Amino acid sequence: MIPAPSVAVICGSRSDLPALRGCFDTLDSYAIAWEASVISAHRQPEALAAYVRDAEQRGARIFVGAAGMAAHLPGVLASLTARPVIGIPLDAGSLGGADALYSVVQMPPGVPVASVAIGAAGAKNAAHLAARILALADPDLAERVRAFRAEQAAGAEVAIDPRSAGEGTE
Ligand code: AIR
Repeated sequence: MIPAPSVAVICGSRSDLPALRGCFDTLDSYAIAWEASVISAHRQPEALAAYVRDAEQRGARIFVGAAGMAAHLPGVLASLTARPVIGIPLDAGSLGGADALYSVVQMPPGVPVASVAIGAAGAKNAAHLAARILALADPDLAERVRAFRAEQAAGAEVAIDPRSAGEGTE
């Protein structure tokens, strides 16, 4: 049995993979081990159930589901596992991702999915959120989360042009 990484990312189609680049890169930046699979909740429901069972047995701790259109994948993941599920709604149809967002975020009580934003920003935040959850039990990772936040704050500070600081105050 090959041990599972901490984070199992599943998306509904190969066409979703480019939108997930930021998720994979951010997980890498935290040195979090991950694996990615393409399994559609609608087209391959049995394969999805089998994968979740197997990934759980191998030790996956967080599931990330990403899909566009009627994005039921994260919800189905949450129905199959008691481990945390993060859902990334993707913009894959004529509704700009609002279709996927509603599908991911409007879960019935008792079957939670933590939805992030639509598309690339959400993909990055899924990784940041996974890092924060895993950091609860991993002091070294908690330090990397702290370092990222400090770096982000410092970057935001230098981006402020002091000449524009007073603008809009009168
Ligand atoms: N999808 C696939 N099965 C169920 C859903 N909701 C989504 C994919 C992709 C979109 O449908 O996640 O965002 C279009 O998939 P495809 O394979 O036709 O490109």
